[in-house]
Amino acid sequence: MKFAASVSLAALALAGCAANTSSTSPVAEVPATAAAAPAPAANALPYPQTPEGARQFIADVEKDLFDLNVITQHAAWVNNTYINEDTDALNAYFGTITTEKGVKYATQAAQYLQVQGLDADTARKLNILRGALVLAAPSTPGAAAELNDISTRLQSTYGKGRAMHKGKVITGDDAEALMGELRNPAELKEVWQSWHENVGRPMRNDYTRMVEIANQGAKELGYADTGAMWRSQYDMSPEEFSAMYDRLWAETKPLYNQLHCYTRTKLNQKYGNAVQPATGPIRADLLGNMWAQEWGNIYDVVAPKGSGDVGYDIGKLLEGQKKTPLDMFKIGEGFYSSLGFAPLPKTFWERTQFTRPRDREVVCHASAWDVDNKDDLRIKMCTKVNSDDFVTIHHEMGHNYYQRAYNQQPYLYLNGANDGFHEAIGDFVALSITPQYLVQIGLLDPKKVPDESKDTGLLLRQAMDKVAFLPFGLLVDKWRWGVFNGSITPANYNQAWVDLKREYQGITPPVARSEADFDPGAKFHIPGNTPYARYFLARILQFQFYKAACDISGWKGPLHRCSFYGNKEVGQRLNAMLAMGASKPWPDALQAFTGSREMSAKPMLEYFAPLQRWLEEQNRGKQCGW
Ligand code: X8Z
Ligand code: ZN
Repeated sequence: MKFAASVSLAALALAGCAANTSSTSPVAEVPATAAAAPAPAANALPYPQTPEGARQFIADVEKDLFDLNVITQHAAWVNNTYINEDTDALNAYFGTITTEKGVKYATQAAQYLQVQGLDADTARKLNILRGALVLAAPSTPGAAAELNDISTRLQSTYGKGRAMHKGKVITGDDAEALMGELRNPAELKEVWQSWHENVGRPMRNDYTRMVEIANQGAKELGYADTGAMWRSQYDMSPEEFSAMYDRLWAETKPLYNQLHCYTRTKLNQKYGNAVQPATGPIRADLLGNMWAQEWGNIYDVVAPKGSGDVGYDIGKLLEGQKKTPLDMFKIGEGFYSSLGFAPLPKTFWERTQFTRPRDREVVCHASAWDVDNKDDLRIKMCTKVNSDDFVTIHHEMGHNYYQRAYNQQPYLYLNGANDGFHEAIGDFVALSITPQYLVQIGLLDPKKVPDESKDTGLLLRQAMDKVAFLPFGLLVDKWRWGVFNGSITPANYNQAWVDLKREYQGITPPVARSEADFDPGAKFHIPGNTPYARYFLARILQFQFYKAACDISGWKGPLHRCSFYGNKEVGQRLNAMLAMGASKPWPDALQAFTGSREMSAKPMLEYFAPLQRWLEEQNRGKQCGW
């Protein structure tokens, strides 16, 4: 299993981004599904089943896991940044130990949870420990090792993946960037198809077997399946979580539908009926992103006449000033420093992987790490000088500043309030990258700051990334939950993925698919086993955080023009929430910063309200939907 008891787990995971470990977040109650399921097999307990025995158990576990986690992260880091047979073996070796220990501790935690009179912290930590696994293995000898061999192989296969462009082999990070730049449908199709088929197809058997093992593991721990285990990590029952998830989508879907309708019209005008019909779903490779998850890269295609010329493009500004990836990282750090956060440690600059090394295989998908669970912060990226990576740097740094803010917490609380919080921090900061801010840091000429007549364009550019993402963020784990609960079987793995993309996103693949394909494997988080609901939650949460920060800073204008750059009070209030780590249920953390205890799409809808009205006007008379 991937054990994510915390930190690192978190970190790694947190990285959520970091592939081979896992993260988890706290659960406040024994999940309802777990209570209904058979009790985990008895496991000899090291201390009596008393409140004091439980406390001693937790103290030992926290010490043991802290140390194990550090060495496991060292192995994972070297594997992620230098893939070969040896580092795969090291990663699988430490992963196996972590899995075996994680299963043992989770089983024991479930037994201590039956003790009456536990103090609140011990009960919370036992619950965290019990649900800390991303992938559990059953206790059968060899199962944990097989699981870790498979998950390491899946991750490394993704890292080594290649695509084709004009008949030439290209790396995954180049393919990703090209999908944003190319406007020739035949070339787009070639890159899309080659990536999905080279990378996804070979993973199918490994993935199928991995699901079997992980589900056996989850069942042994008393969960219905691995998906139910994942959904039990949110201080509420899995059923309540699913209801909240669907409610947030219902609130935002009308806005997405308008954006889809408008974008389809523009694509139809540009490419013609043969490539993009005026009705029905949108062809997946035309949206500027390999997974059609964020569409900002085709802003030039959809920009409205007049109000659409926002006067700048961040990628071009960076290029124009010959900024390097390192410069981009320094700009990111500068934002956090302006809020009062201490500079990143010297080791960050020494150990971070800024760009793709020329002579070895790596996992390019961006991730943020805290290798020693204290201050050994690092980012692993294959940075390109473009707008996507400028935002991603702020995103990854959000993870690192969060990790450092909670590093005084006990081991089992070294994590975000929930995993959506971890994903939202850097994005929320990046919402402050307004034209005015770009002037402040010398990237934009003050004469080029777009006036209010350009607001529609600015909002549309943001919506192409933020709003377009919502159904994708939602469906990735709808697919995985279905795989784990058996409603999606290996016989329809691919069709179910294609169907979900059509149903939620209104997207269709550019070429026919079959069950020889395994398109989910072409998205990092599937072979990387990183739960994805967190990114959907983060899209919503980041606007809640942003509105709170703008309120704290006394902003009175339209929400989308606010930048809290340089505001120390925002920094202090933010730090107070971050420093809580996972020590309290997430509504407490949310309240500490925003005053609210509910996740709500209202701030996001307020931000985009002027755009939504404008889109409705543009789409008037059109048959929207697909
Ligand atoms: O995976 C990431 C980060 C690392 S946690 C780069 N993101 C999701 C993705 O790329 O699919 C950030 C946005 C969504
Ligand atoms: Zn992230």
